Amino acid sequence: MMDTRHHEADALEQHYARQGYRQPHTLGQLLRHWAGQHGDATALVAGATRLSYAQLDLQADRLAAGFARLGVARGDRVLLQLPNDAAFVVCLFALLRLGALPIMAMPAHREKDLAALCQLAEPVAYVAPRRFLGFDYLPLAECVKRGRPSLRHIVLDGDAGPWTALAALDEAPRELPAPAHTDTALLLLSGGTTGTPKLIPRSHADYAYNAIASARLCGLSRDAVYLAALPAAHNFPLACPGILGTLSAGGRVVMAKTPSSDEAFALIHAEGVSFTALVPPLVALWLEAREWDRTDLSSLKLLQVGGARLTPELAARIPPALGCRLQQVFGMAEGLLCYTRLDDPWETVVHTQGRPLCPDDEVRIVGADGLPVAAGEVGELQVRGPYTIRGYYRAPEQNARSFTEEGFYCSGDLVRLTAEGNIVVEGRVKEQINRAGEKIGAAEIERPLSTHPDVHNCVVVAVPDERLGERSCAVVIGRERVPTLSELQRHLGALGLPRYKQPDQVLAVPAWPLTTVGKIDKQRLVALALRVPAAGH
Ligand code: J2J
Repeated sequence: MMDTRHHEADALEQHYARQGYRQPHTLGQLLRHWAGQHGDATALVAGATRLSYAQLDLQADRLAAGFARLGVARGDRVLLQLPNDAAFVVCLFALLRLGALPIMAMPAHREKDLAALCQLAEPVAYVAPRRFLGFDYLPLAECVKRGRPSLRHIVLDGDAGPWTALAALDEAPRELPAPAHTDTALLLLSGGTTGTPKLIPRSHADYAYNAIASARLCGLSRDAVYLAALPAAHNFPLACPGILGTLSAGGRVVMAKTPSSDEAFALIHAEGVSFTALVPPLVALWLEAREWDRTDLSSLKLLQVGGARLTPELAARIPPALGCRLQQVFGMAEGLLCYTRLDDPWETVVHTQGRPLCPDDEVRIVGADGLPVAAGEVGELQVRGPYTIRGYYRAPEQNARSFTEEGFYCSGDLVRLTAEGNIVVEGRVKEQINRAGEKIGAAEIERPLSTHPDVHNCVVVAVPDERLGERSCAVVIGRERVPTLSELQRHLGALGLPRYKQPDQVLAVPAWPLTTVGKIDKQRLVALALRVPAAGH
């Protein structure tokens, strides 16, 4: 059985190679190649910094040399937590060239998430800004490092105190042993469902395909100017086609520190941004701002929206308000990307999440029994393909649950297929809150919540929310009393849970409502939570 399975996987891998999805270049080599083609063109704009392709290429080499001197080597993991800035791109390529694996953490992560990532992947270095949006990362870094001898280096962009400044790693380039194109290039974070983080190993070849094929689908050329408004460590802005796809086309990447409309509109105007990517709650904010902010956005040709459900009503408002086309993107860091096409009829763009990027993406939609549903019916989406992972990093138990024997990834998303072959996302089976596109596993909140002395029992449910798409509601059976929302938030904050993972609402119940089979009736809890307005809304 095992042998046949391996045999099948090998045969598929050979098929992918024959189809051209496994070009023999690493991402580091590709940057060299792009610099050869577009040397003097501007590759990157971040604040006052402007880097040509040649400068970006050289800076990546210089930083790679600095990391190598610290002893960071091929195969090592490096916890990377940089915001949208030039350092993010330079550092990413430096590590890719070294063959060290960046763990793509978000600036919003705090010690609990970072500690779990360290536990899992044992990075040798941690790279962060000294300060970002008023938060000082130095104490956080020291906290993460404590009791972890394998984490040898703290590298901070800015005043590094007793640690290593990123600028101090700028050295003369030197010859370094290079990784192979089939090696893991980077570790993306998956939206947790289990309480422990999962890391997604993407190889140089598969990620290059992901970015370059996406760039082609979006018709990118040297004229493309991409605004990275979402956090750059996320798969969507990074490679769908995002930063990497834009660089592959010889275009220009503009980094926004935050996705606020103030900052974004000004950058779109100043830099002639031609496309960007957002999650639906940000679209709503941009459209609201557009009612009074008349900045000239005429350069903007395409807005990609994905990460969570986009209502047809919101979708329909985009082109008139922003003067650009809309593309819906249904993607996942695990791999599969579905896009509406630029020449799709308007109906398709508004009402569907598009179709797979690659003809060799094998999508199947199965019922609770694991068998394919009838045409047009709703079921769970499972996928296998040239850029979809076959397993999470160091997670055999999780992998046994999330992947089928034939190597299909079980997405936990409930979808249906239209007659034209487009996917519509209808819901999900995984226990997750999709809060403004940020995925939070219910268990990630439930576990630390249950350590509060006043909490006897608790579950966390996703409640539809006008502003966030979904908000998290902690449903609590108290001991003597039920803690207030701010008490719970303080408790979780003290345990190192970032703000966005803290519940948005608390609902007290005397006992669990049960389904006919005796499970907690979460739908009923959601209905109850909807009746009481959440605090702060
Ligand atoms: C409904 N749910 C969606 C959509 C993702 C591009 C775009 C998004 C992501 C992403 C990404 C959705 N409508 N249009 O990596 O490259 C939900 C699904 C999915 C999960 C994946 C990209 N687009 N989703 O969101 O790894 O539940 O990737 O399985 O963060 O987001 O989350 P993530």
